[in-house]
Amino acid sequence: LTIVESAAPEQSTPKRAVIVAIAEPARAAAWRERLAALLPDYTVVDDTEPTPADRVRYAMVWKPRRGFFGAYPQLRAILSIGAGVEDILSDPMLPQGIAIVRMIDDALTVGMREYVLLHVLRYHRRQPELEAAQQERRWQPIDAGTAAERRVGIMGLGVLGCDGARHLSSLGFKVAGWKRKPAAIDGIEVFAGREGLDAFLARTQILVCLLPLTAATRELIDAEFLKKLPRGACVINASRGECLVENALLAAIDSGHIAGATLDVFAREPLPPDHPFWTHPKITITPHIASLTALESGARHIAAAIADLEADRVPLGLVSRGNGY
Ligand code: NDP
Ligand code: OXD
Repeated sequence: LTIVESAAPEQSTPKRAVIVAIAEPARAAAWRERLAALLPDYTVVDDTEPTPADRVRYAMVWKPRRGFFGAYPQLRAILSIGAGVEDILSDPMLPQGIAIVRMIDDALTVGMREYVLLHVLRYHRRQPELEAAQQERRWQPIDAGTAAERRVGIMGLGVLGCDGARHLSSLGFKVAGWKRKPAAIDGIEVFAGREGLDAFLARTQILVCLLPLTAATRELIDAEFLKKLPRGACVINASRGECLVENALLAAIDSGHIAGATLDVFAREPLPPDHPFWTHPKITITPHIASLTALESGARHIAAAIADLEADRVPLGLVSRGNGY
């Protein structure tokens, strides 16, 4: 999606443009329409429309094609309709020095909260074992214990991780989180950096990954990592598939060390039909739907970011290129 300034009728100067680059046409059209209503001073155009490149001031994108940004020399900022920005940061034509703003959206946060609560509760209450018993018509009462006895660990205590952690804590779970920099968060035990990782894993029975994909988190969840979780731990990955080494997870589950996994994201999406995850009895698959940006609130976030950038204010969700998120 590209935003371009359009010309006022009585002026010869054309309006600046916002260009929208979203591969799915229906979704792109909906975003264009919402943004156009919020940005009357701009022309909002699709990246498939011929648009003078030097009028394009902002690009609103989701998984843009490689090299996309190279076509727009006057770009002031890139606005992502997703929270993860690894595709933008890895583009070889990414201009230096311009702002990148990621999505922060209440609906996205609430959606992820629901996903995290649903799947943590499912493992806490040992629902997969009950479902397996039902398949065999086996009456198998299970005492799952209380939330106060269950230790949940959230990797990534940012907008989404922190929200999930707080809600799990309010249900009574023993919640810890792992992040890059130390911090104090009420009701959450915080572990930081590589030096805090082993202790965090050793105490975690249900692990939730909500890390961004960066050089430091790529393939972080490998065989060695999984061994550091206690036997019988479960893994939920709703961040990026590349944070996890898929074969290592399969081996850890098949050895009995990891009891089960719920995966929303994969190194290759859509997950190929012959992938072993599809049919594994201890793996639950969802098709990258843990949470979705809502059009209304998401477009408001983007319009507010543009207003902030035009006024030289720091927009909410400004990405640190150095940190990679
Ligand atoms: P934030 O940027 O708000 O939070 C990122 C968190 O990860 C921070 O707490 C940060 O630590 C921590 N972190 C980053 N790198 C490291 C590291 N090397 N070691 C330890 N901790 C690290 O991101 P969001 O919460 O908004 O989103 C997280 C991710 O969720 C997105 O990047 C995206 O990939 C994924 N996502 C998936 C969706 C889905 O539907 N599956 C939907 C939306 C997002 P610190 O606080 O110290 O900086
Ligand atoms: C995101 C996502 O990053 O939906 O927002 O994966």
